[in-house]
Amino acid sequence: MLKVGVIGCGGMGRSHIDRITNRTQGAKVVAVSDVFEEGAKKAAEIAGGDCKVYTSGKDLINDPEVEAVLIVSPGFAHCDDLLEAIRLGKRVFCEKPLCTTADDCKKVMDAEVASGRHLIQLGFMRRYHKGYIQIKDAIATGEYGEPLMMHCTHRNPTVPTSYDTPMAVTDTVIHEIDLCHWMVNDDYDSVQVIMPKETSLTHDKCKDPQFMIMRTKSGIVIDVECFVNCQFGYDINCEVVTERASLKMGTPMAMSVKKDAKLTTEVTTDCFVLFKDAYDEEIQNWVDCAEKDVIEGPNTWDGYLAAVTADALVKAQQTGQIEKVITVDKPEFYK
Ligand code: ISE
Repeated sequence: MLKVGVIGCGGMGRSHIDRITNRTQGAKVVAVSDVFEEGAKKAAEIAGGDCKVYTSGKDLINDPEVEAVLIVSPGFAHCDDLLEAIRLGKRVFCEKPLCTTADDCKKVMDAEVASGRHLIQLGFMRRYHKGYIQIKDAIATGEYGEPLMMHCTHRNPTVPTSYDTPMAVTDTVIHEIDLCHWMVNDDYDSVQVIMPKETSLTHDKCKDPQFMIMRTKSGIVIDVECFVNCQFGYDINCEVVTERASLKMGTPMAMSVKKDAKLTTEVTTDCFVLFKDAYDEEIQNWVDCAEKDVIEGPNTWDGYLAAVTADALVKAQQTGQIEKVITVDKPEFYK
């Protein structure tokens, strides 16, 4: 039984504690931490038993009973805890983003490489969604030829007024940034953002919709329509156009109903409904990998690449120009 400590007891932290306690196998939560002690105590109740409560992530990581750490605190707090876990050789599952700056991501990557062990998995859970896996596997067969283009949509019904223009990149399209390069096994070369006619249903600080284009090193062009006030649902689509085929993600688990002379299919409005199974799968895979001491999911390089690509896209939002994605060379360690 892998003994896990969870740092950050907000909604996502509590959801992972519940997942580990009630829905996945092979791990148990032995400690939780949050700067808000009351919140940590409430979260500890989900784990039950004698789950310990800390108010500092560092103290939790240093608890000898904690074998592996889940970091679900706000992004700005990740870097120090990641470095501490690497120093102690403890495995980590870290929610996105790895760190809030590319420099901090690089620091963490250097520390992990120096440790000689793959310790960190990132919470880009969409890699565990069946629809994307089917397309990735189909591309890998070679039967359809080389991928040339990808068309993605990422639509939310609405966003709060705290959501601003850069968040379309750092909070929303960050998922496609990670997914798309993984699906076609390539890294990014350049990006661009085009601002279409704005919806009247957005607010001052959020330009919406946005049309983002990413070009990979081999030349694949990926477009992502990001529309976070689309009103009608949480609508996620992906199509890969290859030399000989179009590979399009199906709508998962959506029942269609014929009634009263109408054919209807529900569109969910909730990302936690659409990706419920993916969340469970990613945590189960992280736990299973502990015994083998490997990381199969998104890793530190992916977190670094996502940060650098996101920086370039945020710049492109402002300049309207094509911006280069300039990374360090991918370390051998991650190839
Ligand atoms: C949120 O943080 C997510 O991760 C959702 O998947 C995304 O659709 C949403 O726009 C983000 O705010």
